[in-house]
Amino acid sequence: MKVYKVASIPGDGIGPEVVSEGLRVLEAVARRDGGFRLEVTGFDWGSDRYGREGSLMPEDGLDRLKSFDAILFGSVGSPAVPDHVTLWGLRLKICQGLDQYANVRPTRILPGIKSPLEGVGQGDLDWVIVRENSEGEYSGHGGRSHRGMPGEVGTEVSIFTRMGVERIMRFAFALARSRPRRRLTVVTKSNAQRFGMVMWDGIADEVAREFPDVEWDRTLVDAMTVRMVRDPRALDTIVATNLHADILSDLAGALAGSLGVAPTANVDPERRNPSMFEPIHGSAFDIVGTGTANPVATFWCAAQMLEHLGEAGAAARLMEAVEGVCAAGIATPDVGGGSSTREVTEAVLDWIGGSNILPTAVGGVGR
Ligand code: GGG
Repeated sequence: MKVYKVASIPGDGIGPEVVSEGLRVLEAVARRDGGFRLEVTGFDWGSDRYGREGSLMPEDGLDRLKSFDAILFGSVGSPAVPDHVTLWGLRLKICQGLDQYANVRPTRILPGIKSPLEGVGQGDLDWVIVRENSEGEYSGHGGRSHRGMPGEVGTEVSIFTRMGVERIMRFAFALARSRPRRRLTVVTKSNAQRFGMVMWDGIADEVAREFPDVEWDRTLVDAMTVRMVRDPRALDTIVATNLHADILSDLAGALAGSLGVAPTANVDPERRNPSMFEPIHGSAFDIVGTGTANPVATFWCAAQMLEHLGEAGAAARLMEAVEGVCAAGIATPDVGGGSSTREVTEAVLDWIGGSNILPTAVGGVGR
């Protein structure tokens, strides 16, 4: 039997609430499959550790992660610690330190979930956003001086490298080619940003020549927000810089019903290091402890993780269970349901266990 070593980093806020449920469904799907097992090691890294020990993760944390096959991450961010400290101290440290340069964010409207866009239902919105995950606006170059003085200066330098842009373009074109519509939109802002973004566009042109069977176009990031709202059916695969894709994928999650169902994979496509799977949502301290955090994004991440590990059958079974439960109207309040985190998880576990007859939730679709 194959054994996959998984590092679990629940992090802050609702992270632990959804990751624990994610691990339960992963174990259930592995048991049902019978061909593999997961060996999970938990790490208590995050803002509480920062309060106790002065850092979100230990110095040798990256080395420790390298021995795993995959990482399941929850969320990071706490009202007690400045956001730039938590983000750079954990999530970005791992993504950049392990060179997980492709951040893959699928968006679909799941059955039973309603988009805020009128007339847009299941099948009308099926995108994958590829976020450049190693450089750009998140390069970490900049500084601050003359603090508190009238001449105080703060700089934040976006750095685009040929290597970084070429590899993310190649990844995005290849992903677009693997999807039925073979269509890619390259997001840019090269009208206003005339160096890095013009290079970004030029490299897109170059890489496109390697993919003559992919239909592609280029759109300014501001116009892209309008296209996503007005004509969601026309989009398929999308590639954008670190910051642009971060913003666009929040919009995408909202248009698909809720950020609570939006997953992401931080991938090292060359597999030199483990890839990391996490819900897009943050730590959501406003609902911590209420038992209402939506576990669906984490379940979808778990399916992404299984697929990455080569367990496509188990991944498909897990997504079938998640979609069946959503279709039955068993859902948390963020997507208009009345169920708790635990109830959604139990329904998914029942489905994986083979009982596909679920109670019909009030107002739900039933099955
Ligand atoms: N699970 C995702 C998460 O915790 N995100 C925290 C966050 O603030 N992310 C912002 C970013 O990645 O740009």
